[in-house]
Amino acid sequence: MGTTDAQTFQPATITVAAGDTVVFSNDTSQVHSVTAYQGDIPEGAEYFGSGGSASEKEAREDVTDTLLEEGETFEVTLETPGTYKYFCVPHEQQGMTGAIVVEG
Ligand SMILES: [Cu+2]
Repeated sequence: MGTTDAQTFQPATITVAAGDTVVFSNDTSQVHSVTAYQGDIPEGAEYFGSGGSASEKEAREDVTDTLLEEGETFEVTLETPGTYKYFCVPHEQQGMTGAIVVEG
């Protein structure tokens, strides 16, 4: 997956198998984060966020720690089936959100 100067995740929705690793790459000159919505991941799933955020609240409070610079990547391995919704903290207002569907 990558991002663009249009402040979107591309593709915005992907489907993977349980246990797959999803790699996000910042292919833009802007900083972005990959931050899961705490209430929009499957029950029992481990929270994820770039910069090692332990929660959505922490990510919002320490945005700087979450940011991926140009050329940086973030990867997450998803074991629990279901839909994970996530966003970019700096560009959430611009609609920079996405979803990962993990099939069991
Ligand atoms: Cu962004």
